[in-house]
Amino acid sequence: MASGSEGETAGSENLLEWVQKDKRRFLHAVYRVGDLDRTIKFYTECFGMKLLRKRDVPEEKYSNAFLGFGPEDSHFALELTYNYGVDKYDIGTGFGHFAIATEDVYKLVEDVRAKGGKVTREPGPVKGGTTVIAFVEDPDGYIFELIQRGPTPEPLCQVMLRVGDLERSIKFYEKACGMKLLRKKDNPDYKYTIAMMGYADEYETTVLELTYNYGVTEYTKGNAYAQVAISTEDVYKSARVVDLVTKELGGKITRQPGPIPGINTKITSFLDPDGWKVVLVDHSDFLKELEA
Ligand SMILES: N[C@@H](CCC(=O)N[C@@H](CS)C(=O)NCC(=O)O)C(=O)O
Repeated sequence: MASGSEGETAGSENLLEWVQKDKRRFLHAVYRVGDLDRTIKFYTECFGMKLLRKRDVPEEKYSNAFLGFGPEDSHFALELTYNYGVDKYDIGTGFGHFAIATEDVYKLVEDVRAKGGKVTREPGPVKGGTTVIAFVEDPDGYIFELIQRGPTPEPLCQVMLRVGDLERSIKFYEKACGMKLLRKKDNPDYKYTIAMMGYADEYETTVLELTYNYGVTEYTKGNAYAQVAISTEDVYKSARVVDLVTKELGGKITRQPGPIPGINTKITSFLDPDGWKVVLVDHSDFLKELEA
């Protein structure tokens, strides 16, 4: 019926407008490591991160540790997962890096090296640009890009993922997640384009850096990196938005919205068109979890 479809269209327009106004923030990135204490030691001693919290879930045979540069109610964190007895994972080719902003990349690289860390790219201007960067590898082989910048409230500044169709991904994260395209840069000499997607200034908050390598549409995901978590004021509405957008651009909901048994935090999760997982977490439930 005409009136029914008009109603539906109006409903989806409202949802797509709502997601742009929803109060959102990147909460944490979740990934697996082979030895929790080894990674905690590396991040605290080499990068100067703080161990924010730890939990053991023996009934499910795993432990978590949260690390970052400030309290989780206002800062991004890295959520490490250790599965009992599993000491090695495959990182795959799609995951890029986490990034840390620092005022002196040269000094940070020297500190990392002095503590036995592996430097895979010496400090110097990025190819095709002027920003000073370096790459170091953590004990599991996850890459950290060190980026030279002025002081920032959020040194843990990027999660980089490779995607097969940049325009599709930009549209997806704008519409399904309410992100903004903060910056896009093509680097034809090196045959790649990057897009910084996020909720606020890329120098003040964490952003998702999407990388498209010319002609490369497929990557392997491995089993090491898991997902990013983003806060929302309404997981139910969020899931309806994602559902709508996946019909147009691909991806799919992998967990219908609702409370996690036992913890009661409301979440919903989905895969983007490349298969990267995102979890949306109820903001006030998340704050309660931090108090517990
Ligand atoms: N092929 C690269 C494209 C992305 C890229 O090159 N990013 C820049 C940083 S924005 C980089 O890693 N440059 C390497 C260098 O300057 O040594 C990839 O997939 O990682």
